[in-house]
Amino acid sequence: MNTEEISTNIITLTRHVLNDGLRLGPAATGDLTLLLTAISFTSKFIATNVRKARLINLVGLAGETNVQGEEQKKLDVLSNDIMVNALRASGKTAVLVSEELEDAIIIDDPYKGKYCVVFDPLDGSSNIDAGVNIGTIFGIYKIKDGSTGSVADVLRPGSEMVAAGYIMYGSSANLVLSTGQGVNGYTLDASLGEFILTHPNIQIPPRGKIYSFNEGNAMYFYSPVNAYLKSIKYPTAPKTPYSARYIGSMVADVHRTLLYGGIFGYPSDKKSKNGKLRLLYEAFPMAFLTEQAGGIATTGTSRILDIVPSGIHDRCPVFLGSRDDVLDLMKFYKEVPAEGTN
Ligand code: AHM
Ligand code: MG
Repeated sequence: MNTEEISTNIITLTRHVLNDGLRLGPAATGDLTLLLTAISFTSKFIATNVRKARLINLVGLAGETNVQGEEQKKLDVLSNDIMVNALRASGKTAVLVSEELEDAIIIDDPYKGKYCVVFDPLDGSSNIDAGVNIGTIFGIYKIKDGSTGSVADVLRPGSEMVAAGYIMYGSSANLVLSTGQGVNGYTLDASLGEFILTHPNIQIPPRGKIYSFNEGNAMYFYSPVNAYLKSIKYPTAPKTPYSARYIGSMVADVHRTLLYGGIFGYPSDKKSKNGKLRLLYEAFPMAFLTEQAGGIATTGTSRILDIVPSGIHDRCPVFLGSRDDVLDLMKFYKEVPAEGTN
């Protein structure tokens, strides 16, 4: 092998975030770097379990017992435990909110730190048993000045997050992260056990050719959404129709949207008045990443990152992606009468 072909100066996640920290000057204490290191550890641990899930009976329902009589944990319950334990042990967190847990966890001394992490430990649950891409989504707030950590520290607009990201478990594990200075993507090198910078400065193309909606819900969609979908499926020449791609794992659908452009949507509809996706740990982190990559994230009528949550498990409608595609959608919300609610 020609050794000149081997890159000996690879940029790992830690190296990259540390360099970002240095740019922030003396105010950067390294705590966020340590927290992100803990999150990257949890994702390696979860990625390992996702890969061997079928072999060690991790798929299926929690509460079953295996042949040894031990209780089996469902993959999403296990992922939640991995994250809660590692985030608490990092000593950098004060409040944890997980999709898997009804209440927020308030961290006590001596582990208490100054960050709050909101997360969906394993999103895309309907895809788990089929081995289709799934992922972890997270957002990070710093506790408010004077606070010792309470739910109020996370009931804040997504624009106040200091970092957000996701890890997609597919043929490789990909971590996509923003600390508020653009978006970078890292790929897990399993032999090194390190996330390597492979997608620096991700920018969503200003317009794409793909739409990603669960159109099986079209009979419940409000008119602006159906009118928009009609416009991209039956365009007037010389425009050509968009392609449909819908995996049903938000992480995978958003990942493709960030890289290829287009629009991802999970609207509110006549059945689900606030949509399906959760504000704190699904919509906010993905909206944060989308805006940092130059795209738009909206409910159809307002900016997602401006919403003030009233509860930790609130839901909201989500449309995100390429600037021009999302602007087109928003035009339909302005111009098409919407049968009452939205
Ligand atoms: P989950 O948190 O129960 O996994 O649900 C969230 C998922 C998202 O990943 C995805 O965008 C959406 O639900 C798909 O929903 P649907 O099956 O209704 O299309
Ligand atoms: Mg989820």
